[in-house]
Amino acid sequence: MHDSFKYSSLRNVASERKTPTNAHAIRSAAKMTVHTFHCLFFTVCVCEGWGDPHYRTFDGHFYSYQGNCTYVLMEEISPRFNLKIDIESVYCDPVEHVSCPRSIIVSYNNLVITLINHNLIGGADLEAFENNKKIPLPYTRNGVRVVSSGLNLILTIPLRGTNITFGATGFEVSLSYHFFGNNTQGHCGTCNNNQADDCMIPGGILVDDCAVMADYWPASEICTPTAKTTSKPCPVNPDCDLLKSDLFKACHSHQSPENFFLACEYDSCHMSNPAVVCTSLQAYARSCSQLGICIHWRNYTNLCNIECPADKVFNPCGPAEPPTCNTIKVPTEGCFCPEGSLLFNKESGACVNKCGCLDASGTPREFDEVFVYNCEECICDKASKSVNCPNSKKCPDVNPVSCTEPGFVLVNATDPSDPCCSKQVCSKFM
Ligand SMILES: [Ca+2]
Repeated sequence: MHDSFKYSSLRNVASERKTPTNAHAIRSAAKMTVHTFHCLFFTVCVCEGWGDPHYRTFDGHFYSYQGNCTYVLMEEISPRFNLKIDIESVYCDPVEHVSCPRSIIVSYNNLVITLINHNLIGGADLEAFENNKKIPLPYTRNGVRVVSSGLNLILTIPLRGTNITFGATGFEVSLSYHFFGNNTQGHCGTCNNNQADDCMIPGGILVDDCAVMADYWPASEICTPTAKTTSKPCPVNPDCDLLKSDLFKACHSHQSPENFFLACEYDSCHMSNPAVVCTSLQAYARSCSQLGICIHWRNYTNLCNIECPADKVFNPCGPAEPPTCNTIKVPTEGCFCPEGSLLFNKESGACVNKCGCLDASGTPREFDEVFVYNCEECICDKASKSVNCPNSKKCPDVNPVSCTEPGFVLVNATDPSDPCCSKQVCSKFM
């Protein structure tokens, strides 16, 4: 299937050559970590990659990796649901040794679905294959669904809370923490809310640099270790500055643009096709869009405009699966959420008035809602869409009690009016 969208600027500038001139351009991927969450549990594990390519692990650790092989993006440490996701990266720049994701290979039970982008420089040319046979979309089989949004292919496994998006600018893998938490390894790391163990090679050994770790995860073939890129001075593409400008201001307080800017800066200096910087802007805009902040950014760039066909209108935040005449307005009986509420997700079955997080007991929580769970103060964090519980619940100071009756001593006991706190009581000495 050929993508109906066109990156006009990408095609026009593909042959231009830029000479890097800024020594600060290369940053250690290991230093690109921005935030450490203090949550006890995620509802989803999200790993993404864009550009040439820049990875963000399930736990939010950033790194860049220029492999030219097929690697394990995610596999289960202990096989439970038979899900494995590989990524094929190939050198995609005529001049520099930088790579682009060419395909995502999803193995689930007996199915092997490959999502391929045939055109790495310019507009995406996307196709999906089942066991090497091209499949028409939309496609549904054995619990796996694949649809196209035009710009991306979206593979979902609803029963396992799995969503995989792959397109011109990269990939995003979203897994249910319930099914895959603490049980993933590969380029996306272990989803356990701990960035410290994300650069892990097979056998459970940790290394300092995830770009080194990535060499150790060939999917099946033998992969040659990647050559390390060297620092070159270069000018940063001015479109990168948009990330920190007022254009994205509404998103800044929810999601820092810093790592996306560093990635943009890196691509400015390592890709002979300057339009690759668009991928960092798109990745940040997508991240904002998922937080409910829709930003019309493409018209403000020199390189990233998209031309729609004459009968279509561009929408930066449209539905992943556009409704068609075949899928809407077909009434059916069933049990639905009451009017005014909606299903949090298919997995939980919970009806909510506003989207937010589910706590560990499955109770819906609104974004920014503060509550006590398991004697800890928790908040439903909008940026990570997860529940953070950084502190134990604060208890009132215990009033000192003195026991005057003979045979009684002072002991700490659970406060019957608040099981999270203790109080002092007089108890008969045994
Ligand atoms: Ca981790």
